[in-house]
Amino acid sequence: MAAYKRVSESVALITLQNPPVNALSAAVRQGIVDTVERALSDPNVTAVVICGQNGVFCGGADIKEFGSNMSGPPLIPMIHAIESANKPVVAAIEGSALGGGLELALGCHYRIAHSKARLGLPEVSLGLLPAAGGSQRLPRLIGVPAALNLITTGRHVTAAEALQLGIVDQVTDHNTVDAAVKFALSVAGRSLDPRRISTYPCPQQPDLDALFEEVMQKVRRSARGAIAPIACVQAVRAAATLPYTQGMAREQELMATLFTSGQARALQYCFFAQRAVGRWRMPSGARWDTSKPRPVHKAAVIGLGTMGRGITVALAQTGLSVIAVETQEKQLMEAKQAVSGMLERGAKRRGVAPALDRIIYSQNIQAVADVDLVIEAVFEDVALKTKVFKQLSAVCKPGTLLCTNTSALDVDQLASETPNPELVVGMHFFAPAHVMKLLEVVYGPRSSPEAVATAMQLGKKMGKASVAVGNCRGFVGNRMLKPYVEQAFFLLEEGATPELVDRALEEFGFPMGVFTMSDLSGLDVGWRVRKGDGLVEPGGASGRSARVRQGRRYSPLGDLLCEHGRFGQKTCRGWYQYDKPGSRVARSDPWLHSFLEAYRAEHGLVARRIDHQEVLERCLYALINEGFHILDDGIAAGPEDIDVIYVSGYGWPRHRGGPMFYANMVGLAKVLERLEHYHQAHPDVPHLQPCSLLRRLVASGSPPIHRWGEVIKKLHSQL
Ligand code: 3H9
Repeated sequence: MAAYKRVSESVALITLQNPPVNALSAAVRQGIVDTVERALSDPNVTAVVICGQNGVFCGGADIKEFGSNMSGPPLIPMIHAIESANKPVVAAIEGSALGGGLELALGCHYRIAHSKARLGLPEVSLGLLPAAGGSQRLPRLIGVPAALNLITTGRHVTAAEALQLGIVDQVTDHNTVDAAVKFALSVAGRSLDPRRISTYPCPQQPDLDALFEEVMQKVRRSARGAIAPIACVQAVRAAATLPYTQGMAREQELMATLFTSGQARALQYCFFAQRAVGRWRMPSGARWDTSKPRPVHKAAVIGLGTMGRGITVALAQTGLSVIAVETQEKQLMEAKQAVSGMLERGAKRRGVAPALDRIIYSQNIQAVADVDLVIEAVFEDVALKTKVFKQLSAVCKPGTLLCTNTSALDVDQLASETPNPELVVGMHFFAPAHVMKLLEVVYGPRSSPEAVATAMQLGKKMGKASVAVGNCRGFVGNRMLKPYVEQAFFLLEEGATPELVDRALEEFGFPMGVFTMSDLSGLDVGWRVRKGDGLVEPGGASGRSARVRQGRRYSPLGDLLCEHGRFGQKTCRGWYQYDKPGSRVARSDPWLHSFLEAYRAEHGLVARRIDHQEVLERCLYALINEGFHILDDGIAAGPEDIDVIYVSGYGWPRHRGGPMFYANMVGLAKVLERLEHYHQAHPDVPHLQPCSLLRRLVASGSPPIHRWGEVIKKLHSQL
């Protein structure tokens, strides 16, 4: 797990070998301990170089070991042994040096990095802190403000930035190991005392208290209940205020709390879930590893509204040639300007040239004749989309993949309008499409595995968390959102206020509550959908029927607000009031409270006290219950798919792992019991009726989330 070789006569080259990222498993740690000992005790060795196999230095501690009983030599003494060595140890960093990998490098006396390498301490994103001395060494090396930034955000830095910060001593464009060996020979024999970072005093920082106070406030605001970022600040504070040994003790103490926390489990689950969704499979048996994606060099976007513009930017930034089509001249000109602006701003941020010349704008759909893939992003209207699909089928070269960006329409119906339904998939982007991380790739019963593989690969290239899902109303994300929003409306009828509901959800960790969110996206969006579904009764019906539709409880509150012209932020009025259109500052609106009182009086509803617990249980368990239906229906292949969708696109707090993971943490029996309780109290709300899969899981002894698949499979094989 760590190879040992003598090179250039007197340099011991130690190579970490644990593909794919040379994580520091027990065997790797043992390998390092043994080889370092061997190098130090060999009188013919004057210097040591540590590198990683296959162009990757080290991806850090082996996260898979965290759930088990840890064995093998611990990291801290191993790194100390390297730092206190009497021969120079040089880290040759290629690929990644992350977490424990960077901590190992910080224990070395020198660090040489390849120009393409990335370095960082991303432990915070796994609910941890750099606890192999990273929180104590990095501030001593680069100063408190820069270390705080890196450790609390977990961001990766380029080799160039690492050099500027002083994390590495040299950057090379050539063979990193050769450069490190040469460097090691050049420093052999020099005193190593000035190279042992743990002996450095932390650089003096004026107004230390104010700095920590400011960072702590910032972290608390953005952490939304996550504990690791706070522990990271506390650990760096220890580095800045305590001698190294005491700082290390504090690092260990903080890590002990984090290591066994539910948040760390949730965040580590998210890490693996994000990778698991790439290994998609369809009910037909088609899978990621047996389906070959087609190459996509040239793509087209049809319709340059908000979504089409964002998709065009995302495609161009990925390096594709894009034909952007908009039939209305004025819209086309506006879109061109907006897309160029977005590309220029993005390029400036990333320090690259804007990809303006990758896009050709056209008013004519014939321009897409030779593209490999088209993403249709016209207005969400089935007749219009059908028309566009028919045109595309006639215009595009044979084999072109036709993708529809829809948030709810039936992908299979659209596919049936084309001569080659196997070439059709849905690509559900989230606004703004060049920023939001989530992409639902929607396959219909006739979509070919090749088409799904191509859309999934394109999503990955665009940097999206791409999740393959089956075709149903609302797909996964929006289908689960419906019962969540519905419960929020019912809670208002029963006595809650938008403020109370939103506060409960925001304290849970959502960036915004359901009503603030609804004001942001526009109340008219849902209104239009409900109208299309025949749920809206103009003028508001009266009597009992006002609150019943299609035999189930219905709240017309959202419709009534729209009838008052309250569409949310854009009209300055919605569930809250705003000073100007588009303002993000939601203020409580006395009109809304009087309106709710009048509404309750009109419908004979008596307001009761509703607490945060009920808000969370009603909204979240209804959403989770729909998630079980989705699993039961085979729309999502596994709970990880649902969780990645909710964490990446719906603001579900990552440190709670996603809705299905959360249900697992709360306990399936408890979720079932609360749903039964609420369904009994509200028998006219079908979404509160516990899903049979949930019952079956509880009956099977509530297996851990990674074993739910066995229960689902058993059920499907019995059908
Ligand atoms: C830590 O170090 C704690 C210490 O401070 C102190 C402890 C006392 N362990 O992402 P990819 C797997 S905490 C185990 O697709 P890429 C990954 O699951 C650690 N497995 O590749 C995947 O498996 P599969 C701090 C790991 O090229 C495969 O490797 N370190 C680990 O796109 C390929 O991964 C981090 O947080 C690991 N550490 O990206 C770094 N890392 O094929 C986490 C990866 O079965 N890692 N795997 O799905 C990364 O950010 C990326 O993997 C990396 C490569 C950038 C390295």
